[in-house]
Amino acid sequence: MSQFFGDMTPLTFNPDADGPAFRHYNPEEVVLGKKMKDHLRFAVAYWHSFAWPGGDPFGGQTFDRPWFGETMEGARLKAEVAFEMFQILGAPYFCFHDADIRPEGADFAESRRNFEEIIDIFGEKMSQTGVGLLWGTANLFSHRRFMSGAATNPDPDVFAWSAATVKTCLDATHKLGGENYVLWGGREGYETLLNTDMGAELDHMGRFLSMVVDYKHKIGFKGTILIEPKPQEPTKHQYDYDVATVYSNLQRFGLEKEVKLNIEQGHAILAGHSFEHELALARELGVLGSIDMNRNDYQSGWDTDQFPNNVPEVALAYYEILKAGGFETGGTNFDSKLRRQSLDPSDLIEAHAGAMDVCARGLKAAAKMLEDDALEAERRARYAGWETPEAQAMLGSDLESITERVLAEGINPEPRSGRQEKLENIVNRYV
Ligand code: 3MF
Ligand code: MG
Repeated sequence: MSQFFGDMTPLTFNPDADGPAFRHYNPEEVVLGKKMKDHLRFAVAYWHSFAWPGGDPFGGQTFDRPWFGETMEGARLKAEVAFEMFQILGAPYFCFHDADIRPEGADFAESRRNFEEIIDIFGEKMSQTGVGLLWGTANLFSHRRFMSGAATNPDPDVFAWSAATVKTCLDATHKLGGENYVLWGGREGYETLLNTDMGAELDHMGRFLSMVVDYKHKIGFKGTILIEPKPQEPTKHQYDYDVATVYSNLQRFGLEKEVKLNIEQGHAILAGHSFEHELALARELGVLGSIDMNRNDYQSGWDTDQFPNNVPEVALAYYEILKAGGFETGGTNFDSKLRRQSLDPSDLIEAHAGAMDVCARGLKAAAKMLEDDALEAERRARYAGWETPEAQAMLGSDLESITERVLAEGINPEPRSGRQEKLENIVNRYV
């Protein structure tokens, strides 16, 4: 044991507990015929909890972690502590970037040797603990070599380095039985159009993703390839702007049946959408894969990656996920970080336990709304007119025939109430 978390023991479901415990997340509780843990499929993000030193745009490191520093000894200790935390939380999954888990080497080969040594340690610990890998991913945005993009970089050598990095990370994800592989194109966009050939960059991005999909099939990786949309930050504009934009890119590359999406609450807000909008659209387009769960600060507008604490918002998100039939290979990854003043190891536990409870409350409210048909009955009634034979026939008709029918039948539609406030009141009875 690393003693980082002292004598903290695995959390239990105990609504009356004084200390850290779950007050709503009861992993074994059955909701809509499935255990809560199998609905939510929680994952811990390695980068925010174990790699991030606590800096912000105006200040540097605040956290004091014994594994910090660019050494393999530190990387091994970090892995030790990470799996201790997964077990304290009872988190069934985790996610990582290559750069989170190993020190940067002098060249690509050394970085890959460092990475693969830690991957082997992960493999041993996953076997010992039963913790799974929800998804792996490559960090193609932090190192200065990626400052002008990865697959969309004007320098083909950066495209090559990025492709080799994704191959390495996809191999590792496959080796560890990862259920998905994620690509967030944090630098796949531009700072200014003045120096950007957007056509070339979008073509290169499409070829890169096609290579990833081809390689997935070549190695027999059965996980889902996921694109994570975000409109901007750090770029001025990111090509994977939102669900609709990613879907149109996928269609252009002929990949809409090969790739799904990892949708993040904070990124939806940054794109000017609600989380449930992005989830509902992804569900309708058949590309809802997984979620990064967090929240933004609504006043600053930044992608602050805070732990979720708004049950009504979370309930509407899980409502859309349940309407989609629930996660298949996806899950709830806490792409969330402590505030930089939350220095203690116990803060990591409190933050994740509270977030897991918020998600459990949201899931239960969403499940009850769905089970009671509280919203769907109203929605069906509003579109009932489209169920008539005439309405269905009209969709296969033409403008001239429809015009004749409007005149012949004297069609003169009378508006009906949308009942928004009644529906909002219904939701508020459940959250
Ligand atoms: C940035 C993000 C990223 C992605 C991660 C996995 C560092 O806003 O959300 O978190 O989630 O790179 O794709
Ligand atoms: Mg994210």
